[in-house]
Amino acid sequence: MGELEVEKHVRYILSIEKKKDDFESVVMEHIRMNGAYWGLTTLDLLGKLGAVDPDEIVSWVMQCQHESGGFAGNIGHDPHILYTLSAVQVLALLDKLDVLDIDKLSNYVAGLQNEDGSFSGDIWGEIDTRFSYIAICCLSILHRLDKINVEKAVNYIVSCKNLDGGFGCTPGGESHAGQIFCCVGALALTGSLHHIDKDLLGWWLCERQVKSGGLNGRPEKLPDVCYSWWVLSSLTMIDRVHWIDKDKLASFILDCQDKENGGISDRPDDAVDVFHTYFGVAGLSLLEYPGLKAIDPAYALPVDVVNRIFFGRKGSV
Ligand code: GRG
Ligand code: ZN
Repeated sequence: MGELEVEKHVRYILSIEKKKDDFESVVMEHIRMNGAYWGLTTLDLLGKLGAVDPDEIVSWVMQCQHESGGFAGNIGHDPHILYTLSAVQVLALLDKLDVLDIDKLSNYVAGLQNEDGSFSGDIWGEIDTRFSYIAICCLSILHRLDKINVEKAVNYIVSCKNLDGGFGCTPGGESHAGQIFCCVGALALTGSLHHIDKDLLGWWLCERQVKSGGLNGRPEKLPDVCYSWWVLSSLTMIDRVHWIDKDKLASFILDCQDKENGGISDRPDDAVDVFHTYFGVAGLSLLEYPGLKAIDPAYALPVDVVNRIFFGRKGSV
């Protein structure tokens, strides 16, 4: 099995910050807040978060916040719950959650809950179980879950459960590993995993492993490194990781590395990007690859960061 090219991945992540005009930077411009979360979490899992200037990042993050309390993907863009979670996660990584006006932010998130318990992503109203997860994850990190109707939120997620044990983006929507992560994560964070048939869902999830060792997101689809996160985190939360071949998956992820310039791609020999670099490293962390920090499968943050949020500074040592 190849080795994880730690130093090269660190250099790749740090270089993205500096380049402004290449293809990846232009594509990332409107989702820079997500990119910051993917890049910084990767650095932290690799033990290299010390390589960035926290004050510079916090100042930029706070310039992305709107009057409404929500965060945008970049300065001057519109707020959306997708970027709001990334902003909160970035501040949590840097141990800077205290710069937030918690009431303002939690009111923004709570204001996106609909009568049926679902969540909209922003003022335009699109509904998706991704937004249910994000709202619950955000409010849990901020210790403000009491601001929403958790019972209705859980019932809505359960209404998106399919006969195959998986979940879709709205009731009746096809099961997809990304949505399953969101629904299982939201149920885990609210202590509601009893709504899941673990054997049925575990079977659907472990069938995502294909011959190469990689995982796909739905039947008949190609494997992709990001599903190492969406599928594996879900299997971890329902205690069924041992149903896949862990060594083969680790080999698949390592085969997707750019061994020269750093970064990880979706499939072997494709171009690397920060999204797949993060999910590859996060997947390896869940597989307990040596030398990596452990990641929490529900919060998608390093375990020591989650411990600091819930047990204070002492819990992180
Ligand atoms: C904190 C990790 C974290 C996430 C925040 C945004 C979000 C919550 C979750 C997104 C979940 C999701 C829907 C992921 C799937 C992303 C993806 C690879 C979609 C591609 O779908 P298709 O149908 O590709 O284009 P396939 O692989 O099916 O061919
Ligand atoms: Zn992918």
